[in-house]
Amino acid sequence: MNKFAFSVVASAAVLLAACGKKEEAPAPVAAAPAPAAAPAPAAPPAAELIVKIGHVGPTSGAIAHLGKDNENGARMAIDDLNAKGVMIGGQKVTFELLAEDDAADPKQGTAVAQKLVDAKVNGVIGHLNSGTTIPASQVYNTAGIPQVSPSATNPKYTRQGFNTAFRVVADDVQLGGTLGKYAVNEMKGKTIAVIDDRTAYGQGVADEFEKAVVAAGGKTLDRQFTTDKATDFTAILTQIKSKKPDIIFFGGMDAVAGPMMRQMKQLGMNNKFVGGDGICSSKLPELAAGAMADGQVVCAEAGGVEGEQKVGMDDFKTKFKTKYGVEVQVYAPYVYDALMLMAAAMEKAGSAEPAKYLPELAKTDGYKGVTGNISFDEKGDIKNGALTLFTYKDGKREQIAVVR
Ligand code: ABU
Repeated sequence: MNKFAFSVVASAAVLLAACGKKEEAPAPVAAAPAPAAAPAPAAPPAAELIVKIGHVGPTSGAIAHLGKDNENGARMAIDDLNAKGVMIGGQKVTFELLAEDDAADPKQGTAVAQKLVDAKVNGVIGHLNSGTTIPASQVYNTAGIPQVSPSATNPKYTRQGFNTAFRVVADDVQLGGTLGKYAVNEMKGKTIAVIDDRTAYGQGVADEFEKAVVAAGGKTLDRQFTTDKATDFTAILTQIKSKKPDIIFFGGMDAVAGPMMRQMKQLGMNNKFVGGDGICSSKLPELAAGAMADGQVVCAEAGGVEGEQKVGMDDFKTKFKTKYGVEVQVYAPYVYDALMLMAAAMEKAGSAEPAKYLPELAKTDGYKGVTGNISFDEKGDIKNGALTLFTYKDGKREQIAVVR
């Protein structure tokens, strides 16, 4: 067939298709009587839309219990959405979770972020740590993919000018600032020692705590550093012990705080121990292996509800325990809300395409979640975020107060 003949045949095929002939049953070879006024075939159901949601947290390593807690929060949201049946732009939707492990490592964080971009996810919930969330946010922003962190509290995350970055918890300015004021005004701590793990989160929250202590009239006697992988704190604790502070603040995660408290006990140190959301887990008493006295620890979760809204949070925690057989650690309910409000933005936009639903996500205003009413400010931060202060008694977290 020459080029011209091919073109004529192809044009005829296009014409037939345009006339709708392509969808008809093929004509039989022998002439057959036409069927009598068959009812018009029903329009085929619109193809089901698969919406891929990425989730990233450290599901391996020392804080795997926190990563799994977050991931389970995401699974619960996906299961609830699929059980409810969601329509987006007239199409029935099935949500799929693409769960990745970043091991709390910044390099692994950007590698899995790129993997999710390549898998063409519609949105990402995560990461858990500020140290992974911040570099990964550059990858998502370049690809135009919306990201909601349920737990990264370093302020820088939402201060890079990225229209794709959102956070459903308060940041370290609020967290460290509130804890610093509380340590001086309520715990009557006049002299304080500060330790941090040199991560984006630990160092940042410790800096904010220290500023607030000084502003409230307290004094920092010592500042020491460790890492998020350290296991021996004897040298820094011995130095701190010699200065006799009323309170020790630790900027870091529970996997380090637990062994640190064990070593404090071995050294005969019974100082009050204050930390941010990173230490404020259900697992802290187990990690401290009996070294925590009742009321010795004060920590804060970067969110919280009170009054009638507490019912929703309590229900969530009960359902979570039934489904996964473990207590919520810290942030599973925030992950759940982050994913649910992302899905709500897709429904409102009538599209799961990142560029189409991103403006709706940014407009989130008064979304009623299990963690309270969520609205985003112009940076993508939660407006009027709350903090919940906790202590531990009989090995269980006990709420002190919700503050704003
Ligand atoms: N906000 C505490 C744990 C996560 C972080 O690195 O920010």
